[in-house]
Amino acid sequence: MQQIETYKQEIEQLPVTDAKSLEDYRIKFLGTKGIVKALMGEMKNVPNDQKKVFGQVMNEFKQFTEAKYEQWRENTADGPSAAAVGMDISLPGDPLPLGSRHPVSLMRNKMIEIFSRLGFAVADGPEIEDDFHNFTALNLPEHHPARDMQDTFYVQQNPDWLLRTHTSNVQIREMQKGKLPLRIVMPGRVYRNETISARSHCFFHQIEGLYLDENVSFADLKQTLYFFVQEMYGKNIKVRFRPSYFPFTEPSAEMDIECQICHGKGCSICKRTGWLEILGCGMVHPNVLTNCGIDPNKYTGFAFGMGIERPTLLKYGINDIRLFSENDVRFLRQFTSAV
Ligand code: 2NL
Repeated sequence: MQQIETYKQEIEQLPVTDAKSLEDYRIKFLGTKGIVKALMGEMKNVPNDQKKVFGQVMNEFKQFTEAKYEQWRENTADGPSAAAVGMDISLPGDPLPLGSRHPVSLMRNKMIEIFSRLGFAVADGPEIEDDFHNFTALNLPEHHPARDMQDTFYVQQNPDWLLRTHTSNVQIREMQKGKLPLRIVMPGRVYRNETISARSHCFFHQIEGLYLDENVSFADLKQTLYFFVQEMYGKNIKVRFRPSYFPFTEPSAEMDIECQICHGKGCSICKRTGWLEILGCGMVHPNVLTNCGIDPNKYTGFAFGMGIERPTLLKYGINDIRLFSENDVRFLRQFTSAV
């Protein structure tokens, strides 16, 4: 038993760091002519009244040596050689099937990439939001129709919680942090309680943008968005701005591009107008700035928002928005090499 104690101390001090020293250890202690086997053989020489105690110590020592072996085997990078386990490492490997990017992700990444070249950073925030960050802070009056149960999914446990209906909650949270200027885009999933059809779904994706600093003007808004559509659809793209209304911007506008299908002649896609609406935008309403603790006399900014699904449908000639969320690999596989 004294001897076993000495072996344990010896093992604790062993420098087992590679396959060679591990194998030496195995042969010395756990091999057929090893120390553990030899000690087991001593059992017959132990007096009967001490057999029980010796057996226990012996068992514990055996487990100790085996556990050490396992521990070292996991830690030594070079385990048994490939040849030793009958493996031919010159054979080609099994091919790893490459997945594909989702078409909505491809479109989102392209949009982010264009705005990043103008110095916009990406910001993110929660999809489950409270009334303040989704509505109140955005200058949406208490009884605005967009707040109705019809359009918004509420969370049953708490009447103050809902699924965000736009990504503007992220802008609000960024503005509340109080670090200005801000030049950010917010891509993300949003939810609206709408009837699901080929054209619309109860969840979809948006990208919104915000540029907030001293002396930001409507001219900055127009040039930023013009640059965006030129990068997205080509240098010769025709655009127009139409006056519009959003509670959170003043003045507000919608931006159209020349219909990519009929090139302005009028078709079923553009409802015979020759124009496609692609985004809404405007100068951030002073009330929104005040709600976020920002001085509207010092800072001005523009904001914009656009859906991601619609332009993706157009770009790839997809005719049903529901395909985006059905996870049918026959659909998804078609984007394997799309950029
Ligand atoms: C659309 C229109 C828009 C914004 C989103 C915004 C956010 C804050 C303040 C002011 Cl925090 N504006 N966002 C502004 C104008 C339009 O989206 O049609 N989206 C799909």
